[in-house]
Amino acid sequence: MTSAPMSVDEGFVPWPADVAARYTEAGLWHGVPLGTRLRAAADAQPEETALVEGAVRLTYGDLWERADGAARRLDGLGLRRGDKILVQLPNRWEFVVLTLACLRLGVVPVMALPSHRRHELGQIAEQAEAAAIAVPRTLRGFDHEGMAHEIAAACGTVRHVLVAGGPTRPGSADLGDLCAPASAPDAARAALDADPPDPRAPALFLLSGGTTGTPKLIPRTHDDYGCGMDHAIAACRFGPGTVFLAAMPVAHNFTLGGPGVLGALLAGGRAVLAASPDPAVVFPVIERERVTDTGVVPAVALRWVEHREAGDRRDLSSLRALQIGGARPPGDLVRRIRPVLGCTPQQGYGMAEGLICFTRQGDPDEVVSGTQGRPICPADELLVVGEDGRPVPPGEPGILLTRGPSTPRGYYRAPEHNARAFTPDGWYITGDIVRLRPDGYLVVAGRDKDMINRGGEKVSAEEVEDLAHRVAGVAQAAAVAMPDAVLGERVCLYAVPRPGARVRLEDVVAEMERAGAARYKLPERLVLVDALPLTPVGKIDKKALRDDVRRRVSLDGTSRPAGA
Ligand code: J2J
Repeated sequence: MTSAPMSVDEGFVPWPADVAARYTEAGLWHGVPLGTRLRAAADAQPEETALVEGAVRLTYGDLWERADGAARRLDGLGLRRGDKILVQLPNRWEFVVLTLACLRLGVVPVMALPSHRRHELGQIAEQAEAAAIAVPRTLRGFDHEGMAHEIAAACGTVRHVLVAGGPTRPGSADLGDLCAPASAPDAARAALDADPPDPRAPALFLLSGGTTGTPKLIPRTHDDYGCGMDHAIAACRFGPGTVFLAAMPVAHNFTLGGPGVLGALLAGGRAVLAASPDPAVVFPVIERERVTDTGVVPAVALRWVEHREAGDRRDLSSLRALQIGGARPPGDLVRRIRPVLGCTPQQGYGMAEGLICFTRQGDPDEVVSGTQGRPICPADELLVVGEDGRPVPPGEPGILLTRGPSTPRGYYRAPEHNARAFTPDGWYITGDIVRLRPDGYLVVAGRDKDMINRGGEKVSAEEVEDLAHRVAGVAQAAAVAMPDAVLGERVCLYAVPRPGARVRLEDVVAEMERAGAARYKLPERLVLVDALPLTPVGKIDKKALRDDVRRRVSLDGTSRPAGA
């Protein structure tokens, strides 16, 4: 890399000044950085437990001594306001301390998922011009520390590799040491208080669920993310009595800030981190910690219901609400939650790009089981349009556009993509097809974007196709969603082989693994065809392919036929 990294502001699309002023005057944007807000919420109760992970229990006082200590040490490493840290940490206490430290300092964490691999992280590090990477040493047998060093070597901007769980390689710094309590807590606090970041600057970057070949970074400012959390806290009734369990990856927007771990801490509650969403892991944690609220994708909720129905006897009586979001819940799943798990289901429809909808406590059953909720913030604007871009008649399905105080006006450093993903007057084109009811609740009816939603994990079809084209025998490839009883959707690849070539699913999978792609993106069925169907304008007809795979799946009775 020859040029100096650009400042964070250059690739960031701000809200128009009049809109920003309106959000501020309305009190939606507080004009206070998130680190300051979160720390103030903690001051009221320094002795209360804030964070639990396994045997680790931190009071608010402990948590902030560590966060301030970490902020000072990041500064000592030369990380400056606007620098980015690629954070790929599982649900460990260091994730929370590091995130709070970044929010205090104005260093911007980029929230990657533990399942990402070299392919994704390398691109994200380049795009963000990351100055540091934070990883666990190993996770589920995978050497994250080694991968982080490979990425650091390839990406000229990365200066530090921070490793949780005992680093083993030269050049790694111990994240546990970095997150130790400040040696002079009052002085650390005073120094950080004296120099807070700009509340209108990006506080963190989230990853887009994505339809593009390369991942897109979503800059979320202190003001806008705080506004989202305030309203998610209100919609989910979080408060000092809340014990929120992060059962899904904490780096995901749903678990992080919707209201999630940060929302629990902002509301003066408690966050509990679980290592896996497996009910055999999670239910004992709910029992022990008296968890009141949690949020999961439908595939996980289904596993919990089935585990319970299979005779689990853990005491789940503390559980008040179970948020279900990220994908459309199948059949009668939502109706089974209350009788089986004994808590209120709360459907959520949200996106890292900002908009969050929830059903509310007290909503009639028909609303809770039949809709994906309504926006949490009254200033969120929704517009449902047809393919011509014009509003559809009320109640008709159409593509959802949204705008609001938590919906950024552009992805980071992506002007060309922004021109497609946003309208000139700032609406974000979600690509989701919804029906908006007269009562303001919406129903997700489908999707008008080239994405596969594998149990809540979003896979860009274009990215899978780009990778499949690297397979020598593949002339053309098209990835589509195939229906699946457990995950909702899985990835199916249609391929046209080159003349005389033999292409097998294993070949595609091996090539994608060689490229370092995350496992959840791997196709689970390959259909070989002589030609791909085309639309009248000559594009690949994905709808025809989806119809075709649906037929095949219903004939086989499974999305993964033997020998496919
Ligand atoms: C159908 N599709 C849904 C739902 C999201 C709360 C909840 C979810 C997310 C999330 C989030 C859906 N039914 N109930 O960030 O704070 C699909 C849509 C949407 C995309 C966004 C939150 N809930 N989806 O899932 O950024 O297609 O956020 O545009 O990962 O997930 O994905 P993501």
